[in-house]
Amino acid sequence: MDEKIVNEDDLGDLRRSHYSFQLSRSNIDETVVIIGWISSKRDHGNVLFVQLRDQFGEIQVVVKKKEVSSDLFNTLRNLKEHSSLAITGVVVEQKSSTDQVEIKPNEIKILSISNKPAPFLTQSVTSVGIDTRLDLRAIDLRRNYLQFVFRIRNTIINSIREYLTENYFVEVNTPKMIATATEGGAALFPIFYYDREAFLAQSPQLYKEQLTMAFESVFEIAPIFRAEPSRTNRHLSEAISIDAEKAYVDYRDMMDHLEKLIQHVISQISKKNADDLENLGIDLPQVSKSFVRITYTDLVRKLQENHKYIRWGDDISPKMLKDIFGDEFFFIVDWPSSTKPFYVKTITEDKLSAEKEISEKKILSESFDLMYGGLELSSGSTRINNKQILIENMKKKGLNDKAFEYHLRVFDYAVPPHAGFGLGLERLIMAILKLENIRDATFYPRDIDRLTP
Ligand code: AMO
Repeated sequence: MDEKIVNEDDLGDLRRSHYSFQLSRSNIDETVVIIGWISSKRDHGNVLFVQLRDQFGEIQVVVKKKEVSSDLFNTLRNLKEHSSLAITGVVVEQKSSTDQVEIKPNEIKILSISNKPAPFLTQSVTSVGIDTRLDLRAIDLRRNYLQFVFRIRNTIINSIREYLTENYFVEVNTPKMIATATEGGAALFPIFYYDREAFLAQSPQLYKEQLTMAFESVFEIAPIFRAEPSRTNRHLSEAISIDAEKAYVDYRDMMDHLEKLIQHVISQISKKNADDLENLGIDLPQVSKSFVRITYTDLVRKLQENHKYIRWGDDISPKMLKDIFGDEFFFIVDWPSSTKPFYVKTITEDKLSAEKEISEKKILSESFDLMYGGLELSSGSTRINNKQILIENMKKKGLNDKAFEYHLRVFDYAVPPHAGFGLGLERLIMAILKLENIRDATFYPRDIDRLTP
């Protein structure tokens, strides 16, 4: 039966009087208006049990054949899950559980009718593949599992804003249509910008650095765009990055901030999402101690001792780390300059004296990656704030400094020493909630195969 069985009613002036969570025994005998969509139905012949779901949860509606018109009863019986209703009715005690209430309807308005049986309902686990789920993402997002995930995402974003704001970082927005690349390795998406070629921003890097001149401490929560040709469970073409930048500090101070930021996020989730965590069956990562900070050089040595094939200067693959670090947060610090972008400051000679065996060729940088097991969550560094050194570094990396004139110009006016980090929101959600696929940490994932919905 694919055609509509009844006409939809207009919402008109009708408004909800209570959300599901606002109804309790104290409302018994009150007439209320509840609005939502049918998450499930049970048909017992003469009685229908309808679960109506709103933003916060569900409330049961019990419709007895003898108490409503046969038209209404049959209409409800034929309505498919996902249809939206407004119900005016009386709050009564639930027969099966005396501490819960249900609604006995007097009047029902059918606001929107689902024409097709959905491929998945609200259950947490579904055998439906990710592509079918993503094709119908808005309906997929109604599933319990994703509701729990995205409620926690909300807490994560709010608590990040809270931490950074309390620590005097100013929220900024930087252009997403830009003229030059900032992150060496990652590829750019070209766009038409009137009569010129431009790009979608890979990161807010140069702008957040400049803004430390005016505001000292800044942060941005916004999309970054990476043309990632590979198909993995940890890369998106459009991700949300939490970028922070601060004047008069170095990378060690920013690691301290990142550590405290993650600790704040985890403690807020444990306070605000206890039910969601229980429903997901997840224990939050332990963050009571400070995170291990291991130098790149020591880690390479350790990996070699563990018979991994890696040479100094190579990138470190997630697979290698998985055997050495369990599910824990840790920093890999002091990366070779050759592995980091042009704006990252190198470690000066005097700081290097402790690592005598590092030769001239092995130039290190004041940089870090924050890891969770084998997953990279964040990169950060002290930045070069001297114009001449920055130009030299651009040249070393094969970049045309003339293309960065718009950026280099401000360095004539004394850019303060500064440091910062970029933290991938979806990666952080993956780590905290132990998600297998980054696509389930974002609303509408973009990857090499997907540009819709
Ligand atoms: P980086 O390129 O390491 O550093 O990016 C920072 C963090 O952003 C996340 N991330 C991604 N997440 C999902 N899909 C992707 N394709 C993707 N690419 C990056 C990761 C990563 O650790 N400007 C520097 C940061 C800085 O130094 O401030 C930067 O962009 O979690």
